[in-house]
Amino acid sequence: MAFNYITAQEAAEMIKDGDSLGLSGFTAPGSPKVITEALAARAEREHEAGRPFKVNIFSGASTSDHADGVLSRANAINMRAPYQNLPDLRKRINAHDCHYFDRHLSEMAQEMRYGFYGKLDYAIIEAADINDNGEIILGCGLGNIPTYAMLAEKIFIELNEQLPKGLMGMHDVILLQDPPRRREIPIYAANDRIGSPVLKIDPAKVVGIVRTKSYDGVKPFTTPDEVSKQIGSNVVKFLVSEYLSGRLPKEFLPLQSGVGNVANAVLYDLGESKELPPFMMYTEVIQDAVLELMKKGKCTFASTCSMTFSDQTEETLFADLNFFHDKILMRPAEISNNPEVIRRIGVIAMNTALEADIFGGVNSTHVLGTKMMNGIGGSGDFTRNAFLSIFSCPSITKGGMISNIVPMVAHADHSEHSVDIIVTDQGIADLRHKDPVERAREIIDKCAHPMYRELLTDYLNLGKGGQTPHSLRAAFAFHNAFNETGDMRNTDFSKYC
Ligand code: 0RQ
Repeated sequence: MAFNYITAQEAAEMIKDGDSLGLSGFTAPGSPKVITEALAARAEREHEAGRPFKVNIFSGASTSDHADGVLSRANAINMRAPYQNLPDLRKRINAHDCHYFDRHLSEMAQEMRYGFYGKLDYAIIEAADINDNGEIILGCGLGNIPTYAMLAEKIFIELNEQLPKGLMGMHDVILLQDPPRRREIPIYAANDRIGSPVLKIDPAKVVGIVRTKSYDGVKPFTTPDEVSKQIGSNVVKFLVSEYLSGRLPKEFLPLQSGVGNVANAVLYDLGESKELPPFMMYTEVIQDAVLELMKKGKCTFASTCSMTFSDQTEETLFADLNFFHDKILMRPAEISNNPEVIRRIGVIAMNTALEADIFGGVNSTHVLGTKMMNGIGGSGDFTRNAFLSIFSCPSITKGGMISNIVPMVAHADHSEHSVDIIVTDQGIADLRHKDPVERAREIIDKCAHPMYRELLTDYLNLGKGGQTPHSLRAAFAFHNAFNETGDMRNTDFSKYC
């Protein structure tokens, strides 16, 4: 079938106020770029003419400035799910200009198929190639696109000439059967392939193909600061000691690693470790460090939802695609983040916290309990089901005015039942086989910054009993002190006694 080639502006003109759009991709890679930009320009024109224009945006995870950035600046997003990470969208969400539904990434596709979010008008798919039968070689991130492409009434393709056709074979595309008829997912090792190398769509649904030549726009990592380096080295120290003591299998276990500078620093450090054997990853994103680990032979395989490489590293990958081709497999989010598989193959999960409390609760999403930062992303999918779940964060933030270790987290994303290890620049707290008071002492001694240890111990002593001796009157004394004086060090427990 001959497809209709159109401009991004023509595509944007077809989209109506109130439409729901499902975007391909997971983080910046794989996300649409030019149609969303044209849509933002259209929304601005509509708003200037006094007409309402907002759409609902469903993605795999975060997107990039080409989508969430421009659309939120144009105030063109009505509803957004399941994850975002951009300052302009964050502002809209916290001002209630945009309804944000922050959701575990592994669950989104099934919920969409069951109609939790209404009907989908368009899917916008970034592609490296498409043939007349509607077989698509996807880009560098999948997200929920098999589901969105199946559900959407109409499809736009962004054919990105920046993407090599040699990506063919690096995708594992599959749609799961829905409950109650789902069979087991036959992944028994991180590198088992279960799906198709191409996404098959109904060619009749394609209303237009837009040609592009665009980078994802992922910036290279800055050199890690001293605190990130210390956190990275503590995580590696912990893994080495677990391995040498025989609490991890000889062949090691697949790793999941979150995004950001700390996660990247941890992986570089793992590459330097002489004690640990080569390992595989079962994760949702791989960052720049993973390519280095692969070149060194330290990481032998990565199952992921997206290759979140900086533009420079992506060039390296494309220039040497044959070397990496059989070492990376990109899968839909409901597979990359699948609890069944994570539990079966024993993934070691490493994620970042905004704050952790002395009993092991973790807040990943809400600054001081109220303002949305990014969202839970895949951290819940992995944490709850991991063989070992590690959270890291600095011990203090904003020059010490904030302690990242607090009496009680001001928003709970991960409970103490799922968190095994907390790591800061100060040290490693092992929470396994410890009761709440033992955990509190471990976290205060090993992870809290020395300037906060006394205050945290005072809090622990305020509790009047019970297995978890919280003082509900004083539980947020640190947060209140920050809100009232701009510094948690001014916490005064006598106000609450
Ligand atoms: O503020 O931007 O003004 O400097 O928060 O803090 O230390 O740079 O943290 O970039 O590593 O992100 C949890 C948000 C950490 C991230 C989170 C302030 C701090 C700074 C950012 P500034 P850092 P990172 C894989 C798994 C959930 C999703 C997830 C995240 C800014 O890791 O979104 O894990 N995780 N997904 O100063 C007030 C505190 C603070 C604080 C830090 N306690 N109180 N402000 N800040 N701690 C990925 C996917 O799912 C796709």
